[in-house]
Amino acid sequence: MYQPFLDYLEKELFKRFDLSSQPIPPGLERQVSDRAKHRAIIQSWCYQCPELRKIRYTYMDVGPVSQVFNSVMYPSHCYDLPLLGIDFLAFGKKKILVVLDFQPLFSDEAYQEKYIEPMRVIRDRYQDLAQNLEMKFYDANQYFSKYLLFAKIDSLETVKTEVFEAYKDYLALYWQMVEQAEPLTEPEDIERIVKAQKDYDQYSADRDPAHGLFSSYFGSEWAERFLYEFLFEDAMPLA
Ligand code: BLA
Repeated sequence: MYQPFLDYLEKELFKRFDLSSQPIPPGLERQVSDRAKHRAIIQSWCYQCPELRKIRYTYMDVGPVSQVFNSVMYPSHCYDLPLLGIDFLAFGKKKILVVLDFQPLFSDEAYQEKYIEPMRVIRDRYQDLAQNLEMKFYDANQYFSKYLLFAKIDSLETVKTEVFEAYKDYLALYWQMVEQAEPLTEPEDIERIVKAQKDYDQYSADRDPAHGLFSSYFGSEWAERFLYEFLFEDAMPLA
């Protein structure tokens, strides 16, 4: 159900950037499980280009039970750009959760103004998709912007229409920011970005709400590896 979103992302990336494929650790690129009634397939892709040091996306297909499309773009360390985060989930036809955000690395006013305020006009066009839901796993004030799309949806039609339109608009703005970004050159500036991106990985890995989902289909060992060796590879596993 999110295949058109993946196809669109892929087409955009190949059109706009000079991508090279990045290796995914053995066993993590694709996994199939027949444990449950419906076969579960999870597959991931990873690329890089001069502007984006890690582009990853994952599709999990458990037929009518669950569909997940998840992606993060990590800008190169010379850019203080937010990360682009996408998490689209469906459990059955009616329990649909979509989250899309420019995930800020810093929270000062100038940063908000530069990278977050431009999202506002888009967010305002999709009021129904900015539902101000409470977060249970994450802290909305850390690594999330105030103009994120965050919605619970009960209709597939809404996904195909509104969500897809919003998705295209946010992506277009993100590409524009990437294309306009000026590289930082001071080692201190770059170190600060390295640390912020690493902290993001640690924060995200430690709280990932998908751990249970991955464990249930592919086993806890695989889930742990997938989180710490691929999704958030700059994080250290908790003791
Ligand atoms: C929530 N994300 C979730 C949930 C799951 C995942 C299972 C809980 C859904 C529920 O409430 O039942 C799934 N997370 C995944 C998957 C991957 C993953 C499949 O990392 C990896 C393949 N999550 C992200 C990114 C964003 C994000 C990049 O990985 C940013 C847009 C957001 N996911 C996000 C938010 C919630 C969520 C905000 C709600 C969490 C909460 O309530 O605190």
